[in-house]
Amino acid sequence: MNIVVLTGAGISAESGVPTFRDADGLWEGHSVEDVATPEAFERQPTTVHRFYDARRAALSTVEPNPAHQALARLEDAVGDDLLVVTQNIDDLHERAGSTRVLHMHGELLSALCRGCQGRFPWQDAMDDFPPCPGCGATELRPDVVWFGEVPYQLDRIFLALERADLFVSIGTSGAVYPAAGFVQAASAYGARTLELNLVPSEGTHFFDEARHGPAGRLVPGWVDDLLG
Ligand code: BV8
Repeated sequence: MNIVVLTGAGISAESGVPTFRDADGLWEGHSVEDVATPEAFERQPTTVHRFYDARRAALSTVEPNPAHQALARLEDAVGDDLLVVTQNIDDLHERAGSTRVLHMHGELLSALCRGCQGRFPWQDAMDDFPPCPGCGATELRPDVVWFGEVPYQLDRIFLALERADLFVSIGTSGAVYPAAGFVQAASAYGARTLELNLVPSEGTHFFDEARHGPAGRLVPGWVDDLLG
């Protein structure tokens, strides 16, 4: 059975990673326009770097939770039949042991050079405009997809949606496209669709089934059922 799992900020909430839209979410105090658009980076690169430097530094203070661990267990059981497509830029899926993870909106622990288009593993801050390890230009930016930019590996994602027998969405509000449209695509290709979210998402009516509650409880329960 080919399974595609889409995850959002809600799967990392119980690890202490702030979500976007919830109260005290990431957008509190920062308008998207000011920190997550290419225009903002042109206008105020230091502000944008500081926003991502803080999130990158915070990664060392959080750990994967039972929802991440359950998906890693599922991968162990079904191998290549599972693909986790995440909107998250944290590394908690990988730290839980998942390897078949596609970061459609990029990763905090990666730097992208606007000079040579090189990508480099990155742990530190960028607000001091460090030189690119490849070409030496001070043209590094966070390797994340900003609003108005095309998400990564959409072709691979739609191929997996086309082949999916089961599409499961975990911890996402369904407010941001094209990710919010994947359930409709999966359904159109004949997949069964399941939403696991704290509350009904904006697209909950597109799903065959929805279970509401914390991911840390719902996801291990769903994986146990699946693996019987
Ligand atoms: C693009 C990286 C062209 C950076 C991010 C069509 C209609 C309308 C608008 C558009 C449209 N098409 C495009 C747009 C514009 C835009 C968009 O969607 N705007 C929205 C705001 C209306 N989209 C874009 O610009 C995209 N690019 O369209 O390019 C294109 C596209 C396709 C093909 C060709 C060309 C690029 C969007 C990506 C932007 N970058 N992140 C960063 O992280 O800083 S988006 C970012 O916000 C996240 O990655 C994520 O995608 C989104 C946040 O959503 P969630 O993860 O769902 O988080 P949220 O807080 O909203 O919700 C959390 C949920 O979890 C809640 O439901 C909550 O109840 C639940 N929850 C909380 N705790 C728990 C829980 N659930 C379970 N357990 C818990 N414990």
